[in-house]
Amino acid sequence: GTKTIGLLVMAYGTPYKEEDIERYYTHIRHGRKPAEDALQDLKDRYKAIGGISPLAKITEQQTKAIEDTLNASQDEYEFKAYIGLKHIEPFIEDAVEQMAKDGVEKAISLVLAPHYSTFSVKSYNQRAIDEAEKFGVTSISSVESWYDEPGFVQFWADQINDVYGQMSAEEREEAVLVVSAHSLPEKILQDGDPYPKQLEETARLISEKTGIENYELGWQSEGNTPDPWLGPDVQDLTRDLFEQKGYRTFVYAPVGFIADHLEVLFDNDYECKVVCDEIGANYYRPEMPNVHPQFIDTLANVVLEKVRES
Ligand code: FEC
Repeated sequence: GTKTIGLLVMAYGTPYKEEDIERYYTHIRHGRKPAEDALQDLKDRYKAIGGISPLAKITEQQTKAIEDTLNASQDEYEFKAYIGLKHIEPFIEDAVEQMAKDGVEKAISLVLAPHYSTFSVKSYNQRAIDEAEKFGVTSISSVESWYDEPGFVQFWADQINDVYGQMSAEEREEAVLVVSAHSLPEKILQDGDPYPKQLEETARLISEKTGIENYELGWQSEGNTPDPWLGPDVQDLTRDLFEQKGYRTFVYAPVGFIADHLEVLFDNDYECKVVCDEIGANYYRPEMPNVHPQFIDTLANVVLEKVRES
């Protein structure tokens, strides 16, 4: 008969409504309430992208699409999806508790972020496994990364080729592709975190597939803390590339993210666009993966491979 497999899909989470912003931000800050001006600044950023982030809805759609694709593509297993979020309910722990209550014995966990870091993917998976141990019902096998999956690289290559295809020949000659991910505190490097190498590899694979040789790595969305963060920041990088290498067209590929949300809709589409407007350069940003079938199929396959090897 078919075996039931829990599919724990984990993502960052976002405020559902304006009143949630303060507790969400407090959770991100490990329980420390943000200062009034920092909170206002965050509220203003959400306002600038239309009030709230589309992320909650997209995470739900992605999860459903992966579950449906898995169940349609084979009949050995019946996948049952659970959403577990890092910074707002349903928390990772809520999802794991529900799996245990439902009697799910075997589960795969998947983080909706391509690159592994001790700060991101590791902590999501650790929270899931710690909670599962409390109930002793569910054993979880975790997908650690998928930044080099051919289907993921192909998705970006297709979107980037579309963008370059829309340019005039002149724009194309002066174009640079800025491949970025969320910055993290530089201290991750002390323990040999693979995060920067993985971003580099995603960029190299995209370059190989598109034939675009003018590309640069950047970091974005760094947090509001005193630690040094990985750089160069995409905004500074934009100015430097303009001045030092003469690029006049900037194509931003925030490949560390997979959905339209605050860090892309504001940090790229507003902040990077402001810099481009200021220096008189062209701004382009290919579409995000969201629920693109090519992308969803890729994640479904990653999950299926994990089931088969575990
Ligand atoms: O659309 C939305 O509402 C939410 C978008 C959102 C995503 C996201 C992804 C990542 N973050 C990562 C790391 C950090 C670290 C800090 C940090 C802070 C924030 C703040 C907001 C926020 N993040 Fe985020 N992140 C999103 C939103 N993030 C809002 C707080 C305000 C600010 O500082 O700008 C710093 C925490 C600290 O203070 O200690 C570190 C990483 C990712 C990509 C991987 C993933 O999705 O998990 C890494 C989406």
